[in-house]
Amino acid sequence: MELKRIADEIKEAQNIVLTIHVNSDGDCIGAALALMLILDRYNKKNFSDKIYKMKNVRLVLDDKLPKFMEHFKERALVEYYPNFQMENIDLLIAIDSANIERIGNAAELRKNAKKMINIDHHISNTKYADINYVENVSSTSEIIYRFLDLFDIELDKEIASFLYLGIINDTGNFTHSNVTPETFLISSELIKTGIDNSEITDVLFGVTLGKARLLGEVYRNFEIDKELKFAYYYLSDKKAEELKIGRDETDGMSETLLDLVGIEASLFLKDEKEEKVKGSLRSKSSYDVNEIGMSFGGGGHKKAAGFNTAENPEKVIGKVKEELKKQLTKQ
Ligand SMILES: [Mn+2]
Repeated sequence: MELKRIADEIKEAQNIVLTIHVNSDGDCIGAALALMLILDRYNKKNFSDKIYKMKNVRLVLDDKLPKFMEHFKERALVEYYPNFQMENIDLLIAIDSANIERIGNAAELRKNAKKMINIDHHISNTKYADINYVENVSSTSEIIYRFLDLFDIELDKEIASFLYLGIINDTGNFTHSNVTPETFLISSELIKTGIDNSEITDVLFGVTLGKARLLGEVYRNFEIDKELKFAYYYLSDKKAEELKIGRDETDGMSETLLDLVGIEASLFLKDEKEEKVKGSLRSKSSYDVNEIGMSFGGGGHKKAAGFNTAENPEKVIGKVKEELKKQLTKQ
């Protein structure tokens, strides 16, 4: 599948709805807003004298935006399901979402859509749309960057800021193993537009007070399996309430655990709604955590994966250890 085919589909379409995954992060938001801005420039360039031909592009999500988005005025471009409705959608485009469940109730929009497109970088992607583009790169934002050429649009500071937000979100500010020479080449182009990279980094990674309390708690009480080189922590709702931790203040904790010297795999577990727990797995060795995520019905990448399960936390931790042990003995 070529990305050009998706660009051609978009060029043909009139009513376009973009959507992103729940528990939205800098990558899905950055990628979606960047694509929206690219299509806005495309409209202005090609149809400014024929308004009737302009594409109607909207961005909808079945969730709240994370707190850091308060920094960006473009948050006003985002609409929320189920308040958002549109009949006769030509294209519904899911961005950065490995399976259809990830977009939550916005998936219902498919009923009114002629075609659905899926653009993502997770190798576990289930290819649920009519047209699927899945490429194993650092971030979906890295894929969206290539639409600039396909739509013949010049990169500007506003678009660059959102692509940069996406790339630093998914690469941990260029520290994860998913960083390639291409990631830096693209980032170099983004920085040339004069974006304030330091400010965007602060906005995304700045430590809030709730996060500081959580870091204290996790660093004091995480557990380790020495043989497996595995660090893990389970955050209950009760604990989260006691420490007054906001919903998106738990992001990045599995990376925090993986940063510990001598640790090769990590798990951050937390209570989710409807009696479920959410797990985030990370690895920096030959452990394949995508496989483990998939054993719970989730997935992601070899070195970063997630899942939701109704099993109890102790059981989940036991099962993850078993899986790691299996992989370790296979090596
Ligand atoms: Mn992503």
